[in-house]
Amino acid sequence: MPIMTRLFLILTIALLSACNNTEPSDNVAEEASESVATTATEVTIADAWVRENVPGQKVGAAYMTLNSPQKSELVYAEAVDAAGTVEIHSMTMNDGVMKMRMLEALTLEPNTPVTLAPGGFHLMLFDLKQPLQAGQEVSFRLCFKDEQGEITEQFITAPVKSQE
Ligand SMILES: [Cu+2]
Repeated sequence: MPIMTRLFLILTIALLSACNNTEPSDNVAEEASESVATTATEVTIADAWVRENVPGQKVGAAYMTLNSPQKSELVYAEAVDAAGTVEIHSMTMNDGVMKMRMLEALTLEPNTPVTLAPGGFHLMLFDLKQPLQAGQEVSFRLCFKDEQGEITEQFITAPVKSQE
């Protein structure tokens, strides 16, 4: 394996484990000052919804609008009660064919809303625990990384709705 690839993998694993770390910190003072900083720089998440499954559909998609006061990246998403994994996807039209691509990160420029919507960016839900039906709600944990490399987790709940 080339050294750069290996380095990238190590960095990715380090990043994911930082994001996945839900263990309570034993440094309470540091935790408190961190949460103050977090509130000031939180990403605004609006109009989140999850598309209802049609019969036989094995995956799901979630949409929302993200607006960050500072440059940031969406680097990780999960919905542990609803899906085994959640990926960040883009969708582009290529010679009349819709193509989905997994993104390592979705870049957010300061105060510039990024909309995840049908036909464009979306969160793709795999290994669904049960079919997504209108009226249900799906809870997500999203991790954002700022330019300093600081990772902030945010929690949202999105209603399941039929295609809009
Ligand atoms: Cu997708």
